[in-house]
Formats: sequence, C-alpha cells, structure tokens
Amino acid sequence: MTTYRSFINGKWIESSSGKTIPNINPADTNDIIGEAQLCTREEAKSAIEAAYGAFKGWKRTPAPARGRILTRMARLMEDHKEELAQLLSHEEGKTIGEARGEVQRGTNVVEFCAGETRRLNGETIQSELPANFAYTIKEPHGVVGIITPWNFPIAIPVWKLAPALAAGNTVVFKPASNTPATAVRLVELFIEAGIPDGVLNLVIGSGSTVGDEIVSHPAVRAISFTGSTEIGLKMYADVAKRGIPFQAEMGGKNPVVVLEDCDLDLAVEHTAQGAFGSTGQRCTASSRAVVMEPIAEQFVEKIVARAKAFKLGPGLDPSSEIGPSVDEGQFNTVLKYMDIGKEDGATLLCGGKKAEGDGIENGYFVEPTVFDHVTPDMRIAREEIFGPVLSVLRVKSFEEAMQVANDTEYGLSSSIFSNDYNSITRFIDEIESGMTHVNSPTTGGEAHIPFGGIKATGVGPREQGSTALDFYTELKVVYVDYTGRKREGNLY
Ligand code: UN1
Repeated sequence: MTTYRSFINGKWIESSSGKTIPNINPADTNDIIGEAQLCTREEAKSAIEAAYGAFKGWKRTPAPARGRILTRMARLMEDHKEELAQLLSHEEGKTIGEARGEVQRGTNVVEFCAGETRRLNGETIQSELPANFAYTIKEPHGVVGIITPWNFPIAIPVWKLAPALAAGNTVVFKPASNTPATAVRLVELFIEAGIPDGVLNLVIGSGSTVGDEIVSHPAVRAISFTGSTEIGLKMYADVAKRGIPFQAEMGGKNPVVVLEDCDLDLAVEHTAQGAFGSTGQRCTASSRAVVMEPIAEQFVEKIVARAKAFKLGPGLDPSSEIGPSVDEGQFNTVLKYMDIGKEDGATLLCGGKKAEGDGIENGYFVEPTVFDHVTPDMRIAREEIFGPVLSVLRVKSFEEAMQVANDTEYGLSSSIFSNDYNSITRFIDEIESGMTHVNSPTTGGEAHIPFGGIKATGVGPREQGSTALDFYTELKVVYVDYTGRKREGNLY
C-alpha cells in the first residue's frame, strides 16, 4: 500500500505522530488506495522554518529563472497528464473526463504564471519636485501558507502555488487530508522541475494542528485558502489578529436565471451540467434555477429527464458521467439536505436518495436530485450543499428573478439564459456575483482570466489571470532624489 508523506526542507519525512488516515476510493470503499501520515505541529513548524530559511535565496533568484522552473513544471504536467488524471479520479471520484480537464486547467495556470515572471514590473512615477522620481517594486511576502480543498486537488493547489512561487515566495502547502495522492504527485513533479530545497514544503495533517500552526506562526506572512465558508471565516478572524494578508475563496449558491425567451433546451442542458457535473462538488455549481413561471413546467419536465439520463459510475470507467461524493461525511451531508428539502416542503421531482445499481454498491453515490417549488427562505435555497442537488425557484417577473437570485449571502458565480440583449445586459448590471455567464453554465473558468467572488464568497484579490500575482506580492515604493541638495521650502 502506498504511504503519502510530507515533504520538508527537500526531504520526504517519516512523521513521528504515528497517525495515519486511509485514502479511500469513494467509488468503492473496499479499495484502499493508500494511507497518509499526518504531521505533528512540530513538523509543521519545521516546514515553516525551512521555508523561512529558503526565502532569501529564492527571492534573489531572478524572476525569469523561477519562471523556467514553472515552465518545466507545466511540461511535466503535460507529460504526466493521464497519470495525474487517473490518480485524481481514483482518489477524489470525479470522472476521468473531468479529471483530464482539471489537469489541463492546472497546466495552463502554471504556464501562465511562468510567463508572468517576465512581467513582474512596477511603475515609474514623475515627481512634483525637480530632479526627483519614484518607482515601485513588486516584492514577495516571504513564507506563504497555502491551504486547499479536496474537490479540485490539482487545479486549486497549482493556481495558488504557481503565482506564489513566481512572485518569489516560499511555501508551506497543506492539502486536504482526503486527497493526499495528488498533492504528493504534484510536489514530486515540482521537485523534478527543479524547485530548490525548502522553497516548497508539503505538510499533510489536520486543520487543528498543522492548519493552526500555519495560521499562527509569525514567519508565515500571507495565507491563501479555498474551502468552506465556516472554516474560511474562522481562519480570517485568526489571521486578522496577526494583521497579515489573507485570501479566501469559499462557498457559493450560484443562481441560473432562465427567462421566457431563452433557448430552453440549451438552458436545461447547461443547468444540468452546472448542477450535476463534478457531482455538484464545486463552489461554482449551479444550485438554484430561478425560472419564469410560464416556462417553469416545461423546464422542470426537461431537467428531470436530463437528470435521470446521467450514467452514474466510478470515475475511472470512461462511460460514467457522474462520480460519487468524495467521502462518507460529504455523502451524509448531501443526504441530510435531501431530507431537509422534503421537510421544508419543497417538491421532490427526482433523486433524493442514495443511488443503487450494478458496480456502485460500495460507493458514495447519490442520485441527481431536483426540487421544485423551492422558496427563498428554505435551507436548500440558502445553504451550500456540495452535491448534485438543484433547487428550482419559480418567479413571475424579471424584477423578482433578480431579487431571488441576489437573495443569498454568497456571490461567486451566476448565469442567465436569454436571447434578449436588454435583459442580459440588465442582468449583468444587477447580479451580485464575482463572475457571471451568458447562456453557459455557472461553472468553470480559464487560466488567464481572473476567478473569484464577492459577498461571503471571497476575501482578497482575485486568483488567476491578470490578478493572479496581486495577492502574492507587496508593493515597495521608492523615492529617488538626485538633486544632491538639501530640500528648501515647505516640506510634506
Ligand atoms: C471550477 O468551477 O471550474 O472550490 C472551479 C471550488 C472552486 C473551483 C471551481 N474554487 O469549487
């Protein structure tokens, strides 16, 4: 059985905790892929110290030279695409097609950030004094803590690691403990790409020990987190006490607004992809369909047929279209929300229970679920479920659609289905979300385009794209006086 270890100061370590957690295939719980050793607080501390020790050398390495390592990393990810995708599908459960897409997206991000190392420019600024000028330099923070979730265990780590490293930070990376295999493989590839000892440290462990050490250690100068709102906001409060930069990408309750004039089949297909793809385990998932009453009956009829047509199965089986929930905890959470929906009075149209069938008996499979007549006050309309569950909310006017769509604490993504330019433009103006899509699913994004949300979804600068390095750099302002003379007059 494979053992997943942490990587500290250029070495794979044998943890002294004696604690391990099994890496279980969520499509078949009899299949134990390996086990991860959990780090102690002391080991996390030594990882932070190693990163601290490596910082000066990495900062001094010319940015394009750091970029060359990232370029090699992108090539290695490309060369190992199929292997990474299979590992990802095996331990996380998503379908092999989704996994390949994720690896490609991660590769694109690394490639993009490699290019950014040749553009780490500041600005030169004219002074109002003669023979004076000012300029700005983008500098790394120092040690950065990177804490990532299980649902995109390749793409999310690399879209934080690549800009952090490009900018010259050193890193302590804590992946989700239930997806250690992909984290270890990524770090192995970074080593092969030439990352120097101490620059990238991997610490596998629990939030209450390893996570807490990262958040509280004085050498950690910035923290980037993706995960649940509950944990993110708690971390934000803890990090605030230290006054260091914090970036978090948390929950979503993304609406799809379906107007009467839309192409209904397109709206149904894209809503289904957004709601049920990745088993609903993405913060950009389409979890609320806000549908105009006159087309609601047709919409639900078609989307129920579509939901029932998906083939559930192990992600590694190429014919599977939807994989399992990631683990027992997530599986139970999704089933609990199905009960909550029924108790709150929503109409269950399909799904609502564990999925049965040949080859999926031992996995955490749930049926794609559609609830109709959901009202904005119901918990299934307000809380992030992270499973293949769609709530349909019927509305009578565009104004009501916008009011319902925006009636959420979150603000990550959204989409509209319509062919009316004025309605679309009005929607773009009024929707409260960091990203919005026109006639396409709420999910996904491209490596060179900023990604992130507003309201309780996000804190700090956007990730990826032109803004990818914003969080990972500090601005130093330099004033240069070349008069060689004492200043006269009013100084300020
Ligand atoms: C995507 O929609 O393609 O945790 C990625 C999440 C997001 C990533 C979504 N941070 O689901």
